[in-house]
Amino acid sequence: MKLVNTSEDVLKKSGQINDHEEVLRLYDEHSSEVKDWDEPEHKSQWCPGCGNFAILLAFKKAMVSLKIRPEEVCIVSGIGQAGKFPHYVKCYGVETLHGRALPVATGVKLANKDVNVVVVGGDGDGFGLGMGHFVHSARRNLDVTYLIHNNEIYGLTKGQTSPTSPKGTKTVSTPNGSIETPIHPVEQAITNGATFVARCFAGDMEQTVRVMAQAMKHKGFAIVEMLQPCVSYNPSKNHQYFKERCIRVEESGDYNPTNKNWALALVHREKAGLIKDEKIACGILYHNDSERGTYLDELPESADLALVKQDISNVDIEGLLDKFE
Ligand SMILES: Cc1ncc(C[n+]2csc(CCOP(=O)(O)OP(=O)(O)O)c2C)c(N)n1
Ligand code: SF4
Ligand SMILES: [Mg+2]
Repeated sequence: MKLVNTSEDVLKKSGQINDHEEVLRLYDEHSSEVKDWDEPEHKSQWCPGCGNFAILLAFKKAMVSLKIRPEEVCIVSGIGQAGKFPHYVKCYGVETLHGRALPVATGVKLANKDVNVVVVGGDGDGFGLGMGHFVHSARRNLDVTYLIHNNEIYGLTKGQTSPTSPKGTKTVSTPNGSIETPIHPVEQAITNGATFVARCFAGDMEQTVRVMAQAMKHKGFAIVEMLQPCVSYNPSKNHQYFKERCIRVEESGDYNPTNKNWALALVHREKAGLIKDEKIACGILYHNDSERGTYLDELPESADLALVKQDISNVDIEGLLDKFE
């Protein structure tokens, strides 16, 4: 794997970015502010042309558009190619264990409700090992933003079938084709109780930045499934594939994202193969701010002041610790 860095030059060199003049235009518009989010210390280890570059750039641009500062954000990731995300962003970051980003993110948010917590991981990380945490975070309506890079493959470990790989997918782990029905991320998110659910194609920079910014502003569990080409281990789902299929859902006549039934009907049509020309609806698919409160709303302990900012000089835990002797 060739080593590249995340500078503008190298982004331009990656096949993916070259395909999108819009990306370059948007990058140039905000370049100095976006560069405030660059982490020059770490050389990127992603393959040239990987969809992760555009997602990383979109994230930095979304932060700039919201006027959020790097010191106000903590990115928590699991393990995988997507899991390297915190290395390449200049803000607080934790790379945890495979599938364990959400519990760590929960701890960060509970300790400091004032920090913007962003969780990043792959499809394997989120829907394989991390599936239980996904379900509980959604039902709790934890106030974090979760970016799931869905390349339908285990990228880091060189191309095994993942929980989102379509039935029949042939890889080193399923040489005769996968026999399992894949997970549908949007369906999982909505049915488990996420209050903001979106899907974006890494190659549509404008929409991705806009949707990520709205996800960050949402109070509650906000999920953005990122359709991410893995040019090395899932080459048939490349940039061209998504470019030909992805449409902006907000431009469709019956768009109704506050209605859960509308979103689920779309999912069911997709799963039944009823969508004309295999078009993939991208954008915010479900968003309901008033559905219910967040996990933190139920915790009076930090209602007035984040736990991390509270004075604990008078707190004595000796008695509690004695019980463990
Ligand atoms: C407990 C545990 N099991 C397995 C692994 C090996 N492992 C590392 S990353 C990974 C899968 C990565 O796939 P995905 O989450 O889709 O991320 P991608 O690399 O595609 O971005 C696996 C199985 C591990 N690190 N820890
Ligand atoms: S293996 Fe795939 S996901 Fe990993 S860096 Fe290369 S293109 Fe990206
Ligand atoms: Mg993956």
